[in-house]
Amino acid sequence: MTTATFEDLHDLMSTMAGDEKHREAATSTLDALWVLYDRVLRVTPEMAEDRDRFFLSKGHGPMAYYAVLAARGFIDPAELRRFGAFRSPLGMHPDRALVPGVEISSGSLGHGLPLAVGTALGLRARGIPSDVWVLIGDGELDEGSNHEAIAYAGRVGLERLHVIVVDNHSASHGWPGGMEKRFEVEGWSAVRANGRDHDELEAAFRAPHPGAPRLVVADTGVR
Ligand SMILES: Cc1ncc(C[n+]2csc(CCOP(=O)(O)OP(=O)(O)O)c2C)c(N)n1
Repeated sequence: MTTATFEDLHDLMSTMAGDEKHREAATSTLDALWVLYDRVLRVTPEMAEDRDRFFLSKGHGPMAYYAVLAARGFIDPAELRRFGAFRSPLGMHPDRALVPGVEISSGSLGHGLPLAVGTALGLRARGIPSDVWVLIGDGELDEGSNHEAIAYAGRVGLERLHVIVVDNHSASHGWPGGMEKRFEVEGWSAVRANGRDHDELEAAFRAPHPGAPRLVVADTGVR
């Protein structure tokens, strides 16, 4: 484990060139990822079986994710300089077979939440006390696969499932009554937090939600 701080993350991210198109997708996730890995998630590079799981579903623009993994000792910070290069393990979409600490390969949107539901169910069935966190984008929520997963997770009361939607207001469709309502009607606990305020994010990540899966909307404002 390194002793890197949040301030170091910007330096780590600036060493990754070559994906300017997705830089905003990365910067909007930086604060939520940092608070999660620094204050909440029980996971170390040893990847114990009872670790908490984190799935980055919004796989485009993974620079913030790689920077946080480097800051927390999963990957060598020097590797960041080869981000996106030929044969670099740090591709423009994360590959679980190549990057230590990465639980799912992602890039095709709409798969992380269904995978997280299955993982949380499996862990619960085996009596393993792990939480499962998944980060998705507000635009990504339009994918229909998410809505089957939201309905199912609510019905089976997956209390150890936590969804972070980073809302940078890029969604094309929107939801009647707001994004939180879409989850609440399925039995979820839902809260919106300032996606740049670390203490507010931590409070939202830690608030009790007995018997129900949890949604935290990390609102980063219009980009
Ligand atoms: C299944 C699928 N359809 C379309 C895309 C193309 N795509 C890449 S990023 C993106 C927008 C995602 O928006 P959002 O989830 O809000 O993330 P942001 O880029 O705003 O951070 C789309 C549609 C994809 N990667 N996967």
